[in-house]
Formats: sequence, structure tokens, C-alpha cells
Amino acid sequence: MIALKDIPTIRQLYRTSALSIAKTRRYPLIEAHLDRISLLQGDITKVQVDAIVNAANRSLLASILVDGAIHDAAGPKLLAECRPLNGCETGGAKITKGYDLPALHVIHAVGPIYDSNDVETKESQLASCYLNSLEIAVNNSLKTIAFPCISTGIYGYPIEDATHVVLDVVRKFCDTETGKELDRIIFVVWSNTDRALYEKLLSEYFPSDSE
Ligand code: AR6
Repeated sequence: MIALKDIPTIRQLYRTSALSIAKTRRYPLIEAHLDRISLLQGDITKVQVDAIVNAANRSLLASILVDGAIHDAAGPKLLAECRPLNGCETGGAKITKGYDLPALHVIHAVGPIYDSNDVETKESQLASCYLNSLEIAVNNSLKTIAFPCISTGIYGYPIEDATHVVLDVVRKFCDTETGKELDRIIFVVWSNTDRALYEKLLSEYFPSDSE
């Protein structure tokens, strides 16, 4: 189990130089954001937060990879709660309990299947499933949420393009009054490549002045 206190914020990652000062700043520095955003490499099913987000499909019925791992760890009651939800449209999200997971809830978000011929639609669907998940968390008075890299596995969304979309929507959300209601937003990456990319891009969207 990975407790919140053991998950570094980006302020801590700047201090340990895991994040460095960006040459390109896409947004201004906001000190409070440095304590609100985290990056973690590991298994999202082990994270003890108010909600983990599942990279689900439209049926909301367990499949493989991160979805399968979440259902395996949560136990059969999760699937039983998902069945009557009647699926979810692409770009949407629905909340359930977390059952045997250390997380209290699962927000099942449906990312797009990537298509290089329709990038605009895919971008807006990806942004929408992150934004819907964040809003569901706030509407349920949750304070801490962890996201995997939705759509970048079997759904084929190029990780760098996806990460720009994701960090942009999360940064804009953090800048709103509603965004202040969340104490921590954790990006959970699985591979070394994805971690390196998040380390680079986080410093552009959530810049700091000092390491
Ligand atoms: N913890 C954190 N990240 C993980 C874990 C884990 N335990 N396991 C895999 N990843 P994917 P998608 C990463 O393919 O592209 C499902 O079957 C993985 O390395 O799970 O949105 C659904 O039912 C990748 O970076 O999700 C859908 O049918 C990321 O999680 C479909 O897959 C997402 O990979 C959704 O595809």
C-alpha cells in the first residue's frame, strides 16, 4: 500500500532535482500548485487515496491492463456495482466504491481510442474524461485523486500528445475556484519513459523558481 504521505509532491521533486526548472513556461508559477500535484511511478491499485481513476471502456465491464488490475484488486463487488451503470460514453466518467482497494472510490473514465485522422475530437474527449473525473471528485467531497495515463496503452494515444492535453486541462482546473477543493492530484506512471516525459512536461505546466 502506498500512503499519501509517501507520495512526493512536485515541490519535493523540484528539491530533489527530479524536476528541473523549465526553459519553456506555459503558465505562471502558483506556489500552492506545487503542493497539490504529485508524480508517482508504480501500481495505481496500491495507492491509498479518496479515488483512483480507471482507464475503462464504454461498457464499464472489466477488461485487461490497468482496468483488469483495478477490478482484480477491488474484488467482484466492483463489477457488480458497474453492471447496472449501463456503461459510459467516451469522454465521460462514473464513480463507484473502491471495495478491497486501498482507495475509497474508483472513478471509471472512458478515454478515446486514438485516431490520427481525427485528432481534435480525440483531444477533446481525453480532456473531457480528466475534467469529468476531477469534477466528480469535487462533487463527492473527495480530496485526493490519482490518474493513470488514460488512453495511452491499448487505446494508442501517443503519450507525449496525451500528456500535453492532460497537463493543460489539469492546470486550468487547478487555476479555478473549484480546483482549490482538491488537496492532491497524483499522476501515476507505469514506465520509465512515461515518468521521464511527465518530469519534463510538469515543469512547463507547473513551473517553479527554485529547486
Ligand atoms: N498502475 C498504473 N498504470 C498502469 C497499470 C497499473 N497497475 N497497469 C497498466 N498501466 P491501458 P487505455 C498503464 O491500456 O489505453 C482496458 O482494457 C499502462 O502502462 O490500461 O486507456 C479498458 O477496459 C498505460 O500507460 O488503458 C479499455 O478497453 C496506462 O496504464 C482499454 O484497456 C493505460 O493503459 C483502455 O485503454
